[in-house]
Formats: sequence, structure tokens, C-alpha cells
Amino acid sequence: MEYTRRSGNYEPSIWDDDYVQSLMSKYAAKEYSEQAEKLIKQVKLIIIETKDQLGQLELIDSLQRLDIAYHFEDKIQKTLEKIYLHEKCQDTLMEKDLYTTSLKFRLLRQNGYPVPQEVFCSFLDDEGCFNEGLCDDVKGILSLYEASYLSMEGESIMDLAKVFSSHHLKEKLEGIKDRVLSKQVRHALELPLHWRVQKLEAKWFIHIYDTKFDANLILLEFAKLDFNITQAKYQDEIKQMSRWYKETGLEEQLRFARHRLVECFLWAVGFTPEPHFRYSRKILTKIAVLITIMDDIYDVYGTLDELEVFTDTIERWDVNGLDSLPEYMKICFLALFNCTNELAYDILRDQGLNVISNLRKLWAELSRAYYLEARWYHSGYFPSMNEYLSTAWVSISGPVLLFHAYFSITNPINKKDLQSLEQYHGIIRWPSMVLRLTDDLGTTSDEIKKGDVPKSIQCYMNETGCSEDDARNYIKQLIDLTLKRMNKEILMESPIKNFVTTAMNLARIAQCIYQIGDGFGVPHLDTKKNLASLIVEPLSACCKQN
Ligand code: 0FV
Ligand code: MN
Ligand code: MN
Ligand code: MN
Repeated sequence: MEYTRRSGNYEPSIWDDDYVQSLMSKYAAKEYSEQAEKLIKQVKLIIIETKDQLGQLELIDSLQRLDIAYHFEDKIQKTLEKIYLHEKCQDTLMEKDLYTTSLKFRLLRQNGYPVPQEVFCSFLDDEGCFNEGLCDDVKGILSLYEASYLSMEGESIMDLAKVFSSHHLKEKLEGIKDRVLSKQVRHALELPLHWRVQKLEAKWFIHIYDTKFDANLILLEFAKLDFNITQAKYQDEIKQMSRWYKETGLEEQLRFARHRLVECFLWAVGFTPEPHFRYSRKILTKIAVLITIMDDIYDVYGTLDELEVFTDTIERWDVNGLDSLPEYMKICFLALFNCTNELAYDILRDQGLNVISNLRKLWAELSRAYYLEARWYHSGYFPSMNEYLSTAWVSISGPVLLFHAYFSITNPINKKDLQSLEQYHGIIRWPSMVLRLTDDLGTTSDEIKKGDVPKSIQCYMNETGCSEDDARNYIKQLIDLTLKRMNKEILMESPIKNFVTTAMNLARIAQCIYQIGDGFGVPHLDTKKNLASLIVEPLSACCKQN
């Protein structure tokens, strides 16, 4: 009997190769990078000349929000270290200014300084609640709100801060007269700054900064120019990758799958946005494309028998077994094999380190997780929430993505660090869990219609008998808890500290993509706007007049 295969009925890509190849930017020209060098010198002077503490904090905040901080990392770190050491010898419990305290707390924690939550004690009343008298200070409350997202598990003052600040911001929102502040509050309530995607946030914030009466025009000019220059580089990269994708022939040969090259590039930019991480974006985009196709093979198109052979071939990493696979799996496996070997080759060439066995292990674990879910689906099995999650944080491909990010930005790779990461380290586990849970919130409704393994929402409903709304709220709480666990990783002394920001970026881009539904599978939602903003539309360089 002929097996009728399912299809995901996915929309085709909205970014065809001809369009991608037509992208063009004048900012690729040398004159603009020369102009940028000049501006960098001027910004350095501004940093040196800013002496008062609040001025320094606000300057660092602006540099980060405008996404130009990466040019001045050393200077910023030194300034923050001084502020931290100075604070440690002060009686900060006397602090009365909510705005400054919160800003300082956020910037220091973000950069790994373990400021205690008790710095907020002076804002509590006799009952241990935040003082209601503070609630007219919208700027201060907004600053407290943003700071509260740097909390860790078990920090009760920070939990209070989050509830208090979000409640008052929602309540005050309609009445805020200052238009810039009102926009900022609305934006913050949608998603806090700490979990925003750096490059997209920069584009948004540059527009806001442009309308501020006290904006620093040098910072503004440099931020716009740097964005545009980076955009020209992104264009060059996506053109190259679009050509690669076309040459693989995957789109023509595997019609049943999602083809989301440009969307995958957005994930990569969210992960490693700095211009010098070009190589990392190339690797991450390619493997995200392959993961997407594999996920559709396991979830939608493959028969259980085929999936067993496929999983076995990947586990044995056996290119000689190619002929035992059906045609559509052959081309997918060989693309995966080549892409993995390309990365391993580069690392061997540049560092003399052979990582093939590490990479193989990652793909084997992912395929086993996919296969287990396929068996659950075909047998109608309902796992418990715990059983589901123990597979699902792997089957969302978090570990594969994170290790590829690690391998593609780290030189030299240290074997001990690698082993530590491989022990299901929090830095791998928590961002993967956030990716899984946000994906479930965004994609489950369609997945149920198409037929798929039960996801966290159904598992929880099945286990507790609660409603879908209650299950969704529970998952949101679980995401909050996982984000707090991730925050702890920033503050822990660890040799892989440099990788922590990159790892956390996965949780950021995941929250962005799934904020309003399936922003990955359905290409024309906000993802299209975000991509256009990132790779198509430059910022107008003309500065406002004084
Ligand atoms: C999620 O799809 C998705 F897009 C994946 C796994 C592809 C690559 C991942 C990234 C670029 C992050 P879907 O909702 O179908 O995944 P599940 O695991 O729910 O089948
Ligand atoms: Mn799927
Ligand atoms: Mn799946
Ligand atoms: Mn999903």
C-alpha cells in the first residue's frame, strides 16, 4: 500500500534569490569606514571626559542601547569596575534616587558584577513593600523595571520590584505627557531591555534617541553610520549564503519542508551580531537551515521506518550508508555531513584540534530526540511534563545551535572548557529550555492542526487537567524561572564567561521570534519587518539640527 505522506503546507520563502542579490548599499565604500574611524576617536574622548558617576552610567547605557558599545569594551569595563569598587566601600543603603540606583544595578549585573538586591532596601516601607510614594517617578520606576529583569531565582526583593514596577507602569501609561518616555514605557512593557535583540533594539532606540532634546550628536551620528556599515556587511553575507543555498538544490528537492534561509540568518544575527563574527553567522545560518529541514523530515514527511534508518546513519556518521536511505534523506544527510566537515576542517586547519567526534555526538543526540518524539507521535503516547521536557530541550536544537556558536567564535578552544560545557552546563541547558518553551507557546496551535507530538502545553494540560490558558500561564512562569537561572550564569565566575552573552542571545532571539506566534514558520509576520529593518532599510544619515 502506498503510504500517504503528510505535508506541512508551509508557505514558500518570501525572500527569493533574485531579490536578495539585488540588495545594495553605498555604505560598503571605504569613505564611510574612514568616517567611522574619525567618529570612534571622538566618542573615545567623550568617554574620557565624562567624569561624574551618573554621567558615566548614562553614557554606557546609551552606548549599549545604540549598539556601539562593542567598539569601546575596554574603556567601559574599566569604568564599571571603578564604579563597582567605589560602591563596595560606600553605604549604598542610604541611596535615595531610584533611577540611579536601578541603572547602576542593571549595568553592573549585566557586566558580571554581583551587586546584591539589598541596594533596593532603602526604597522599601516598614512592611517590606516598595514605597507607594515612588510611583509618580515614572523614569525611576522604568529604570527599576528594567533592573528587575536581572534578578536571580530566590531574590524576593527583585520579585517585588518586578511586580511593583510593571503594575505602576501599566497604570501610568496612558497619562504620561512626555512622548518619548511614553513610547519607551510601552516598548519596555512589551519586552524588557535585558531580553531584547541587540541589533533590532538599536534600530528602534536610534529613532528614539534622534528625538531626544539632550541627545549627543556625535553618538547619534556614529550609531547611524555604524548601523549602516554593518548592514552593508550583512547584505554581502546573505547574498553569499543565498547563492550557497541555491547551489545545494535543497529547496527544489525537498518541497515538503520549510525553506527559511533568510529567517535563519536573522537567528544568526541575533546570536552573534558583531560585524567581525561573519564566519559564525555563516555556520549558524547553514546549520539552522539544515535543522529546519530535518525537523520537518521527522515531524511531517518521513515514515517511522525511514526515520529509524536515518537516525542510525546519523549516529554512525556513516557516509557509506547513504544508499540505504531514500533519495530525499540522502541529499539532506550529505548536506549535513559536508557542512559539519567544513566547520571541523576550519578548526583543524586553524587550531590543530579535531572536533568531529564532538559534532557527531551533537547531531546524534538531536536525531535520537527527534526519533523518540516521532515514536511518541506515531503511537499516540502522552509523556508527562517532565518526560517531555527532558527530550524537548534537546529536540528544539538548542544544544546544536549553542555548540556551533561556541565553536565558531572561540579560538583557541580549550578542551577543559569544552568538557565543562558538555556536562549539560546551565549555559547550554537554560537557553535551550527558553527556546523550547517560547517555541511551544508560538507554534503549538498550528502543530496540533497539522498533527505533531504533544508539546508542553498539552502535556501539562493532560497531567493536571487544567485549561489551555492556565497551561500557557504556567509555561510563561517556567520561562521566567529559566531566565532567572540564566542570569545567575552571568554572575558566576567561569572560564567560559565570554560565551555567556552569546548563549543568552539565543534566549533573546527566541523571545523575539515567537513573541506574536510562529515568527519562523510563518514568514510574513513581524519577522519580515525585522529582517527588512536589518538588511534592507538603512538609517537616514542626516543629523537633526540643534
Ligand atoms: C522550530 O520549528 C524550528 F524552526 C526549528 C527547530 C528549526 C531551527 C531552529 C532554529 C533556527 C532556532 P518547530 O516549531 O517545528 O520545532 P519543533 O521542535 O516544535 O518541532
Ligand atoms: Mn516541527
Ligand atoms: Mn520537531
Ligand atoms: Mn514547535
